[in-house]
Amino acid sequence: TQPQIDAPAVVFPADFVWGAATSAYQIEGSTGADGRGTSIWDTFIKQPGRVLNGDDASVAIDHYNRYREDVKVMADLGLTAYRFSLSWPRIMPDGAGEVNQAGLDFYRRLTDELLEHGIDPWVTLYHWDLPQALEDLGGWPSRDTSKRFADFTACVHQALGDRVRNWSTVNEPWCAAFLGYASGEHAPGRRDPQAAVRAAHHLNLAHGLAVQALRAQGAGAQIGGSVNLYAITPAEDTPEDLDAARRIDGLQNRFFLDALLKGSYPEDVLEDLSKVAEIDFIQDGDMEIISTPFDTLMINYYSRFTVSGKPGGPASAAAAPTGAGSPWPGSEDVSFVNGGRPVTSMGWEIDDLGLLEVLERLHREYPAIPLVISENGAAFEDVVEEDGQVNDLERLAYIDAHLRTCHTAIEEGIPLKGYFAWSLMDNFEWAWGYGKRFGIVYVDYPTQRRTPKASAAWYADTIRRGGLRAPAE
Ligand code: PNW
Repeated sequence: TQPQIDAPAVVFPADFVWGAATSAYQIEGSTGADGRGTSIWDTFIKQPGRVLNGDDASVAIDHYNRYREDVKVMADLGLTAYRFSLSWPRIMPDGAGEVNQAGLDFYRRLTDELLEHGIDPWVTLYHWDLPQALEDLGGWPSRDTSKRFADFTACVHQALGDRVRNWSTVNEPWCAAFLGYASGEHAPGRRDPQAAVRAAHHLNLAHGLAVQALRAQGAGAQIGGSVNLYAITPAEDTPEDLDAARRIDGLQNRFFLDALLKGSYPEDVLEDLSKVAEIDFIQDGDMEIISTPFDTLMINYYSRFTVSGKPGGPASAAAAPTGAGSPWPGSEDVSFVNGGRPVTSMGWEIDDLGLLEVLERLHREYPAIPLVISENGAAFEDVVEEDGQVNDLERLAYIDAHLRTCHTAIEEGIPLKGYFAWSLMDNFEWAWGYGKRFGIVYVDYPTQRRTPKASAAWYADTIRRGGLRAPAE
């Protein structure tokens, strides 16, 4: 044997977490099964024009019935961890009060299956599927929703805390607030800057209250807060573009990071927002709750935004398929331009150095906290070869480049503990329906057959080696 030939050139720490991620609504289906309540996404996808091609998620990739097969796929890849979310309306059909035991039982079975295969379950408590009953009472713009979330958190921790150690609170509060309530491209599809800004604060508050609820259950839970961060550059070195970059960075990154990690909102962002919304919803003590210490900052990173503030520019950050408004209240004049890099099929620029920039900035400007990349990945147009294989070399290269960046960050002393590929499997990509594939495992929707793509085989190999090969010549 010649072990040195096989040895990786880029070695990760032995305890590095090698994961992949999904979310409940995007994969489970069975939206009417076993007493599940209705979520805002069930309501949203029924409205014409909301989701590309009118795609619906009542079957999705049928994970509710196929979870055993899916855990087997994960085990074959050698994943050490799997990040998934709990469907709140499956567990509490009305969002509060009565608990649906069948819903909890599903997650018990899933976590048991994971543990039996040596895969560590990482549970996300909220990945956008708010119970419709709570939206009917005002949704995230209503302060009460944060309290209901804390109750839900305590309830599920009681049921699953014996088998789940890693918990995270609200996935990407920026998306939930501003895509849901400002641009309206996500459920519940409202376009009201005032509602969106309130929602953002209440999602932060929900995070803080959930951290406290988990702590109150005793030691043991490892608690994560999740944010979607971007590297942001001005298109040109002009005062307008620099100010556009400041504003988008403020609303996208600093509004959430400062709240969770420093216990305050950035003054300049509050001032920008006060032009479109009344800032009358921050109560005494809120910022202390929001900044309750937690264990891991979970970062979802996909891209860099290059922004221009030239007068007259339109906002189109997310390039919604169905023609939504701006997700940037108060910055409707900012345009998002291509910075000259290749893009994925979402139109998102590929920039692995942007990830390094984000990690270095966190390390420099924020209190130290362990970090995990909880989502990173790319949609491309997959081609199924005659032999059934999907040779997704672009996705493979994307993940490879970002993992190299992770390694560089670790070498620089940044406490990065793990990486979760988004996504384990192709799935329901929100407003894009089944039109965009992020999976490292291909799903043939008519038959629900799962086929690991080339990127999955490569990822499995990477995990087995504990690192990456030397870069190709
Ligand atoms: C994230 N944007 O969503 C989510 O956490 C996933 O559920 C989703 O499938 C994945 O990224 C890919 O889209 C985002 O418009 C959706 O800036 C939209 C944006 C960012 C993240």
